[in-house]
Amino acid sequence: DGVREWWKEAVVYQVYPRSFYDSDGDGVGDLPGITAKVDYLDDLGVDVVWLCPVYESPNADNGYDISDYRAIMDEFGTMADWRALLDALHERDMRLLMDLVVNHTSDEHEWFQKSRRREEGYEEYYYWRNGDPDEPPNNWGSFMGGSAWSYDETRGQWYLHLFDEKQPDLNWRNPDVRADVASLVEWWLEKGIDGFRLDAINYISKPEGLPDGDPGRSPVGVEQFSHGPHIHEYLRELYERTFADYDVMTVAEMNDTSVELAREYLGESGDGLDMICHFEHMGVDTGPGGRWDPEGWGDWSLPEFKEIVSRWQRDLGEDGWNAQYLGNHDQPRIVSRFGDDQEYHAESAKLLATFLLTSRGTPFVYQGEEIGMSNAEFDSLADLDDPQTIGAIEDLLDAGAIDGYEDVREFVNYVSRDHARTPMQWDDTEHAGFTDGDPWFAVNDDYTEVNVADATADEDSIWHHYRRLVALRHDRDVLVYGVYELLCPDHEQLFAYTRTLDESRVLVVLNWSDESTSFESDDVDVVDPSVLISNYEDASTRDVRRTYRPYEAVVVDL
Ligand code: TEU
Repeated sequence: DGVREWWKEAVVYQVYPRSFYDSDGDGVGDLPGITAKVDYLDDLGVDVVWLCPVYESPNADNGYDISDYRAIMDEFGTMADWRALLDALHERDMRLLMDLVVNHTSDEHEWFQKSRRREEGYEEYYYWRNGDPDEPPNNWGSFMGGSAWSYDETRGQWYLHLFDEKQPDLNWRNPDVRADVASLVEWWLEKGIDGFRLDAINYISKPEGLPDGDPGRSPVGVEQFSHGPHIHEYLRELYERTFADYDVMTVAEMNDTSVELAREYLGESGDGLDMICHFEHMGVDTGPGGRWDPEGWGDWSLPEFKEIVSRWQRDLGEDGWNAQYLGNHDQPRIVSRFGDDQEYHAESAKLLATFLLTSRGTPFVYQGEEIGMSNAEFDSLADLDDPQTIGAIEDLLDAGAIDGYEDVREFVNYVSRDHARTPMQWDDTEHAGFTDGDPWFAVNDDYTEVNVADATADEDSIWHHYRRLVALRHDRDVLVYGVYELLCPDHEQLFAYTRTLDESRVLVVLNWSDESTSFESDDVDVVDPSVLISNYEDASTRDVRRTYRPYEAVVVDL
């Protein structure tokens, strides 16, 4: 519909509160810590903060297992601390996106406690099934490893959990569940937040009878519980009951989603959501068995990546809008995965930033990307925290596919979600200035070279490159609304594209490789080029058809 929207023009910064900044010395990041860093985020130029869950939680999945949606987790602070953060952001004309986790609750939520005791009105709040305590009701697997079913002795039945056993799935068929979810969404919207990121939302509708899944999929059953039969009805109803009445942004996290399917959820012609955070490009470097298949990880082809990205840039249509990202709290560090965290650390981190901030769709920057934070080293199982990584290893051990951690150490160090959870690196003092207590999770030992203090003091740093790119995107509508056109699609090293809006045309050339290569394309008539930004200082040349150095990235006004 081509309508201007604040959330289309925004750059989002994702904060994982547990690992951002600890203000009270207990080793865990907290809300006052984030408020203390709002000026830092304002200097970077970002417009929206996406706050990962801060609700009351036993932290089986670091807050994605909520036991009270209307209370703040003790370790993170109080509701007054949350309000102070919201006010600090709004005072600077920045906005706050909260994380809505309603495919499941914590098993310590009162709804589950009432449901397991068959209390009046709560019996059907979750998926309960009869069955022999040794025989789960179907073959579905959990994203956290093992079966998607656990047997509850209190109720004497199985209950479904697509994630950890402490994350029982809500039964969205139940109108009381949908009403309770709408009311908690309304409760937060009334507090003045600026939107929600909808967690794992494509799984909320399960097919009648919960039929067995294809044993070849990972996790088994994923094709059954993705985009179930009533998903559009549920999301449209939630939209009309809540989001439709506010000027807010909604971004749906949807794995296993094609661009055609995504369109059905977006805009007035869809279910009213604003954008989709899909995963198709996240599969470009995984093995045939999906993310947790230890074979085939690592190598990826730039032409395949370009094809996926371009399809989403092109085919979401006027009503659709992308959430552009390369990393988040569930993914490894982008400079290690998609760049080169050794020889071309700064150049490749700046190239990734250039892609993220000049493509079409709202850019999502994950905390630490702006200083080039990289993957850690997890030498043993004891170094890990993430239940998904640990569960995947346990599955491999149970299947006899491995004998021990050593057999998957390299794979885990490619793929673990834990890479994204090492504490934010503020300076080169002990624990990277994250805490003056004992950090809940080990700080990456590269903090003496990779930290905010050094980065903000060095005009040529990755951080300043992000800041300049954010400013450029704010200054040039063509980078937000411009039509995207891919050049030299088959080139193995170059990712080049144009953005065009009315008279304005911008060319982006990314040498996404560690070898020099030349850009000769005559698909673009270069009239009077001027380099707007580059990750090599001396790239002020006016010609664009030339040899590009390893990981050289330029943005040119044509
Ligand atoms: O992630 C959902 C999610 O991770 C699955 O869609 C994905 O397919 C799977 O993990 C394979 O990588 C959200 C949160 O981002 C994540 O941190 C939580 O663990 C999860 O939901 C449960 O709330």
